[in-house]
Amino acid sequence: MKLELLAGAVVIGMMALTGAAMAHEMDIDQDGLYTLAELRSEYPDLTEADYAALDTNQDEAVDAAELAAAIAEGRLAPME
Ligand SMILES: [Ca+2]
Ligand SMILES: [Ca+2]
Repeated sequence: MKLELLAGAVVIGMMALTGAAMAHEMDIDQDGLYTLAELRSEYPDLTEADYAALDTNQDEAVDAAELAAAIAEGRLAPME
């Protein structure tokens, strides 16, 4: 049981690392924030309304935490 939990945690950790690497790549100017143009490099169909919905703290930029939350909550497709 404990081993199964550990294996699950390792798999989740590896997925998170892969996602973080992809997200880093998407941040073209590497300022830690994702503009609509940067997000469209991974999500070409993203609209301005979608972008506003991702920006949950409404500071007019999507940060890594907001992006991760949207993916975790299923509001945004996982990056491939
Ligand atoms: Ca950026
Ligand atoms: Ca924000």
